[in-house]
Amino acid sequence: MNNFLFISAKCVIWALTLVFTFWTCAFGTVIRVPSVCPNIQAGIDAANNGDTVLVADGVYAGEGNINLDLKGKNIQVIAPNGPQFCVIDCGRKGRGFYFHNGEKETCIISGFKIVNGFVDGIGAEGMGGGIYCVNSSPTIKNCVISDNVAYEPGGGIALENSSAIIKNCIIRNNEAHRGGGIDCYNSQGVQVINCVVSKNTGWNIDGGISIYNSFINLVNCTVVFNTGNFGDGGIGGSFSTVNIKNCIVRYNTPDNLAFSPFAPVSVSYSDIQGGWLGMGNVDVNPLFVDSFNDDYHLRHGSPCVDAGTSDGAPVTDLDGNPRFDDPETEPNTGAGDLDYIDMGAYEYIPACHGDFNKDSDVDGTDLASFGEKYGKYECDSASNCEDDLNHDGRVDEQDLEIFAKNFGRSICPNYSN
Ligand SMILES: [Ca+2]
Ligand SMILES: [Ca+2]
Ligand SMILES: [Ca+2]
Ligand SMILES: [Ca+2]
Repeated sequence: MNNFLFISAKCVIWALTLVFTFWTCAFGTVIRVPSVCPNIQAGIDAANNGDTVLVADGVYAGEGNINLDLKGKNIQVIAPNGPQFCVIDCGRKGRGFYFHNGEKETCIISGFKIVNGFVDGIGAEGMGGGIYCVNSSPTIKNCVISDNVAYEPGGGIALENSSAIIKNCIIRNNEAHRGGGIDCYNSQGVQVINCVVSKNTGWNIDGGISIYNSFINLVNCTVVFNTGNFGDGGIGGSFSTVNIKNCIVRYNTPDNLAFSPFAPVSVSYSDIQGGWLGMGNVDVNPLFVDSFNDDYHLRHGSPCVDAGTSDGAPVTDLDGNPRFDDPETEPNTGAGDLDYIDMGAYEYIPACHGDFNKDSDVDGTDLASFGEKYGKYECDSASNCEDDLNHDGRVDEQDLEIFAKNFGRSICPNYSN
């Protein structure tokens, strides 16, 4: 028996065992791919409601790893280390996931990078280059969906008669006839939260997000550098109710927001290029760290910092960091119980001063190191001046003051700002 058959047999036995033990075993069995089931579809097929399919790091391609069908199951399919480490490469032979059996929000996929999807059929066959949800409303989170193509709508994700939740996702460089990033069609109650939708193209219209006869909430999203060849570069909608909150919508071509008839639109606490009427809206350069290289974190001094509303906002950002009150942005221009939520998908967290051992906190260990240097030496070169926090050549009470302000911080960003 070759390895593949052996593993497949194990997977079948695993599935049978689950059937036999269904009545006695608690929900929450973990099914591992590829160590127990050889591919992701086999893992899904072996799972029962309440189970988790845990997908190890790696690149998954070919039969059994594309056109994945959740079959209406209430399960989670999770790559625990995230999209940097777990890739579904569709190899231009189909899409990543196809939800079409009434999946609900408790059906979750998380942690995948889905690339090179390609669907060129007519109608449904050509929708959703990365993911297609029809008559189903799963939760899609912590995913990167990039470089997928659909000849019909929805280059990254197509939603049809769906109220999917799309959270903490990056949807980038996808292309479609309409809705290069996301296409919402006849879909009521779609939630798009903490997402970056960037550099997608609609060959016809709606480069970033297309909304037709739908109801959608967009909260803390960054929708930038999308192109609609014949109009509606960023977000385009008609016959729809659209709520946009704490979002940054800029640098889309030829326009940023375009809503034609019967589209009740509410835009608030958002940075919209060209401006938009609504509470808390601004039209300002958001000072991205490096948009050329797709880094849409905010830089020090960004006017989008502490300028959103906490009303209905997610408590963490796309990186999973908590929302943070930047001490140097004062007064906060945001609203709600916490008036310091940032606009966009990423919360600005200033660099920590005093994390000498670079372990992303400022604690007793750093204090001990600071204490050793305190008052003891004059700095004669940048290399030995780490403890000289204000760079004036001495480690003294002024540095202690800065250190004290940072002491106790448990989150220090790992990106440059
Ligand atoms: Ca903030
Ligand atoms: Ca502040
Ligand atoms: Ca530290
Ligand atoms: Ca100093």
